[in-house]
Amino acid sequence: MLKVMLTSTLITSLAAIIVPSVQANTTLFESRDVLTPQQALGRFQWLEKCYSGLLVEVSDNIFDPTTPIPNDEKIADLKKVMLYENNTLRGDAKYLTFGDEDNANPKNWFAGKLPTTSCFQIPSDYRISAVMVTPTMPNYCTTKSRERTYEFIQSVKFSNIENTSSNTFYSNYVGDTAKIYADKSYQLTLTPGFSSAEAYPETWHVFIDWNQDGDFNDTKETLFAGVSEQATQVEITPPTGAKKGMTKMRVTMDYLGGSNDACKEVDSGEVEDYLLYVK
Ligand SMILES: [Ca+2]
Ligand SMILES: [Ca+2]
Repeated sequence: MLKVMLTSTLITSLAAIIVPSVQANTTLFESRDVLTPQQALGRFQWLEKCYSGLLVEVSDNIFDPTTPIPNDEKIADLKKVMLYENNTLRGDAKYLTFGDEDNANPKNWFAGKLPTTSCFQIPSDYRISAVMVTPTMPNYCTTKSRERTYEFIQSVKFSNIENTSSNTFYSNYVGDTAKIYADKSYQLTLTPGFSSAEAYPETWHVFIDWNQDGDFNDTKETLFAGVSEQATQVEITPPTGAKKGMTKMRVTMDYLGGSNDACKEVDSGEVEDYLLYVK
């Protein structure tokens, strides 16, 4: 009962205890530590495996440490309040991020975000710098390609991300987030892959939900990115009024011309979704 009552104020107090003055939003972007709920869970599991003592410490800062309970129970309690609601992974899961005494991340160091990642050392001058909240994402329309045998999206390069991949009908890449500033332009490089030695002209479309309302239907959210047998480049500039924060980018490649409708299936090619963080 006590724990239930604590939960509502928990994260505020957790943040207050660990980082009295952190600017969460700044840290989020500067550290580039933007995680999905699944990755927040992975981060917790990685810490549980590699730095369980640290989680016990955090737990002791929140729960009443005068009632002695085993360490694994302390960690389980912490896990529950940070990640779950009614036994379901929260859309707004909390996770720990690390930095130096200024809550900055000059070493570009990130704690693990998968339980399977091997344990690597937290830099000696680093500590927990913030309790972060995973951005909640709307559900976007589903789509895919009908044929993936002949051609596929081989590589997408944008800002800090470069993703090389094989031929799926549809892939949702959430492992990394492309970070962009709202007032800058970025080159997006799209490279087709082919199953045989022969290359074919492929039509590319890019969709970005700039206003973050869960669709790709608003002004400047659809971009025809050209037709090419080779890698093609297109310049992306966030439109005026692009909303700051996490959003979605969809890339489609289709031998048969594709569509301006982000929800329409591709005939032959591939569809890939990416996370974009606009600052
Ligand atoms: Ca692919
Ligand atoms: Ca939209």
